[in-house]
Amino acid sequence: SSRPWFRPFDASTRSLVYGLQPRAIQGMLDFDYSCGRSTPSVAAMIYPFGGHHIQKFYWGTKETLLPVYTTLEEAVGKHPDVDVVVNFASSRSVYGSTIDVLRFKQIRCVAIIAEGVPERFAREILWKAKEKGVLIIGPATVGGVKPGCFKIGNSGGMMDNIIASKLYRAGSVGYVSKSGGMSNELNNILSLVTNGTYEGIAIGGDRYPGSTFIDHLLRYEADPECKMLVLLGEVGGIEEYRVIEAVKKGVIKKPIVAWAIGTCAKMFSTEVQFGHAGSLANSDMETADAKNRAMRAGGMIVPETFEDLPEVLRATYQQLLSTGAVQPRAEKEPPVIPMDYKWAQELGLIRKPAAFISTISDERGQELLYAGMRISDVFKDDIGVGGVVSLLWFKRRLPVWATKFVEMVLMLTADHGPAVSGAMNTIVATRAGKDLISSLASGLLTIGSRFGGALDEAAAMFSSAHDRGLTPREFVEECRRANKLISGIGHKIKSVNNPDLRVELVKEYVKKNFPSHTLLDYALAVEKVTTSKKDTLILNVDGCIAVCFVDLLRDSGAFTREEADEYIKIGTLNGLFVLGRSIGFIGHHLDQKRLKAPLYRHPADDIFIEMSSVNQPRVLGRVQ
Ligand code: Q5B
Repeated sequence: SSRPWFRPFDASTRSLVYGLQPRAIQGMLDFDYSCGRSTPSVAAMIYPFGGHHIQKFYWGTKETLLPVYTTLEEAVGKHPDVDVVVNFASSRSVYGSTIDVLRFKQIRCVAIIAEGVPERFAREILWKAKEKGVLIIGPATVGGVKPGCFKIGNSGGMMDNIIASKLYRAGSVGYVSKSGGMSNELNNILSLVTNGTYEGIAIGGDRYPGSTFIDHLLRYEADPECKMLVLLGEVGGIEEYRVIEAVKKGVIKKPIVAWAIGTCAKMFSTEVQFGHAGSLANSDMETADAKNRAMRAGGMIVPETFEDLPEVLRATYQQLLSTGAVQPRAEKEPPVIPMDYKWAQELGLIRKPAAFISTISDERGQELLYAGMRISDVFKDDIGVGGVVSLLWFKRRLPVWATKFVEMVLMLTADHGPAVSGAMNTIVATRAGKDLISSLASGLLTIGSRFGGALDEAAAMFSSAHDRGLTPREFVEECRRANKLISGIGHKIKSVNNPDLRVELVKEYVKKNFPSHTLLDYALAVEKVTTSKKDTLILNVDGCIAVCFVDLLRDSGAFTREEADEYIKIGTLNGLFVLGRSIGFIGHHLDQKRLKAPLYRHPADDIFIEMSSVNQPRVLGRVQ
């Protein structure tokens, strides 16, 4: 890298992000854009799973693509300009991935974001990185920010915060803190009382951070662009004392404002562990008060209280201005970055019409709701599958006799042997090697007006005839004159002499439990007429369920007449057969799989092939 040792980041820094962190990366790119960078600071991502691909990000008002590599080798090889890795790997995998990163000479700095990295691993990383001269920031840190140049991950907060704290351009104050949250506070204070942050690093709250206060303060001391230093220490550890030594020895000469957080610890009668793993005083000298005293005595500028910190910073900065050490610079306005849609919506700045309306279920809250009923209540009230169907199809709870009827229908229609056309198709598809969903779909797609899908039309035809006051005979005649088969009448194998027991069960249940069965009675009267012509023209299972469901819709008291008519019109009733028969089709698919049934080919002798009726193409002109 062509950068001096004390300046690991500048406006041309390029990084790799380890892990899939689209929000953090978008934050980094928005920051870059606000700084006026010509290229994004993130060159690529590394994610070992899911294969090599690309991801899309905003670059100002436009969009840009970033590659995702599965290996570090490839990423590093493809991007020789990269010298920083922002490692978002979890505490479990961060050790391995960081050691891997250290193999590449090109990488000069690694920021480790993960919390809870075992101390043994952190120390090993630290030792290996030192050996190779690689700067480690973290673990357990948000990272850091170099205004106008580069931002590590989520450092600096959201864009409105970055703009308010003027992080899009460099100030003159370099700070180091443990906490990322306090870094944001410092960015804010510095933008108000000085010309802003030059660079800010949060070293992380662990006992063994990869780099410590002194490492960064020595960099700031060496960097001519950094005019004033800030150390925000805290209770626990002794790293502040190394800075005191450097100040005492004159290694740090620039004005340094310092404060150790945690002075309130003395208000507690027992030992206090603050939020960070390392923020616990193991001896008197590790208390915040002792550190503040020692820092003051060592020649640092230490306020009386944290509340006085801004004033002390202001005074120190003013001093630098008055001596000319800091030259006032003209402010530049950052480019406007469009606000993220989600954020703008949260702030109530924009509104947008929803593309979809949904009124049956909601999974956004703590508990899944079916038509407003909590899933736990679905079980507490034991509403059964029939109750769930009534909630999700009709958006209401139906009486028990009705939900039991729904369940009865699903059970009755679940299967009718392998010979019916839908089951056949499922079986043939399974034997052709298709998966469960394809085989099921193949069977379901066979359900139609002749097979299983006659319910809706049966409901419409019977109720229309009944409502128009036609006698059963007049209805049958009307259909005959119109050359129309009556939906719900007729069966391939069932007849008066071989009755369909499913139909008998439905009739029995309905007559016993329904408040009325007007349309069923009408359909049975129609059946009398049709079976007098041909004994297979019975009220079939589709027809019987359909007319009974019309009775349910009309007379349960749960629906208005308009609602009942609408449910028939929008094709609800075939759903009952589709849902029930799916059980059987899945059964046939599994059965064939279990049997390891081979590919089915229909025997040619079962197909009458006749070609003589095919028109031969006429030969036009002369044939050579
Ligand atoms: N004729 C079901 O036909 C079937 C007539 C009719 C007036 C009618 C036929 C039909 C309406 C649709 C319907 C649901 C195709 C059936 C089901 C589920 C299943 C299946 C399973 C399961 C049967 C013979 C003579 C002809 C016709 C006349 C027939 N139907 N007249 N209205 N509806 N029904 N589908 O036996 O004078 O001799 O020329 O389309 O409700 O799918 O188990 O298999 O659970 O899986 O082949 O139960 O009825 O009778 O077509 O040879 O007709 O009767 O005009 O008169 P068939 P065809 P003609 S339940």
